[in-house]
Amino acid sequence: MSILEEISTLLQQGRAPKVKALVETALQQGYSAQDILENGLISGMNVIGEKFKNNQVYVPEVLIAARAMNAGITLLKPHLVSDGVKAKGIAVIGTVKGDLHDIGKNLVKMMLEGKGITVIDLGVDVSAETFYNAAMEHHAQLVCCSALLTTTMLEMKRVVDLFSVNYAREKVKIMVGGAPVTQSFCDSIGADCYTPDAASAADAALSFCTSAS
Ligand code: B1M
Repeated sequence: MSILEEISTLLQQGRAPKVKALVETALQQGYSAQDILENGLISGMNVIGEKFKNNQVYVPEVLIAARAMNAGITLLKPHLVSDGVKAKGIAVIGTVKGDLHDIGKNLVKMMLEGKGITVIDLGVDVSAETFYNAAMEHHAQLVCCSALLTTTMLEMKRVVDLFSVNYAREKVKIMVGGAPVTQSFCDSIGADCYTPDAASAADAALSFCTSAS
């Protein structure tokens, strides 16, 4: 079994200290942080997701796996984020109302910070009003909404609509993402940008910030 497969298996078992130790070893062996993230941590979490769907594991096991994932991500953070970059823009980020999934949102936050964008993290279960008020208060150029549930992704339309009725659509770009979100959904609600993963979200965010300045 390769070390990345081992990380994936240990994550599925929720063994946070072991995951942490193996992530450290993989880094020492020269695996890139991106490789460890995608082929170790995320791949393990996808197995848990399938089992969760088929009622083979339940919320406690998923939470323990999520804790192991976060332990690994914490170690990868300095490698995914390049240090010493000057602030290039301001983004507010959150998981939409009714939705408590935050691992993907935290990855997007980390990648944006890595591009030198200041990120105001509103956490999870964030209403359209909270996104709007935070964007106005912090003079953000970007609003980043994450959703993991087919039910809660609809909340993203409320966010776009709220900026529209307040004539604030010109001031901010609204980015959307999360497993059930697609380009066609993004287009249908009038958001500015959909990206399938955190790294491409950061690239898109940076290009919005540089074109605005
Ligand atoms: Co939940 N859950 N969950 N869950 N959970 C899913 C999402 C699900 C697909 C599992 C399944 O059935 N296979 C399913 C959703 C079905 C659907 O709607 N289509 C589901 C369900 C049903 C539920 C509950 C309703 C279960 C219940 O209670 N009956 C419940 C809902 C709670 C709520 O939110 N109100 C629930 C609860 C939970 C836990 C609390 C136990 C836990 C969350 C812990 C936490 O986040 N702190 C949990 C987890 C961990 C999952 C799975 C297993 C993993 C999610 C994850 O973190 N993935 C998930 C199954 C799966 O996805 N395989 C599942 C890893 C993460 C890195 O990926 O967040 O997709 P992701 O982020 C990606 C991209 O999507 C993208 O970047 C990241 C990668 O680079 N991205 C963006 C994300 N946001 C972006 C924003 C952007 C751009 C890109 O721009 C702004």
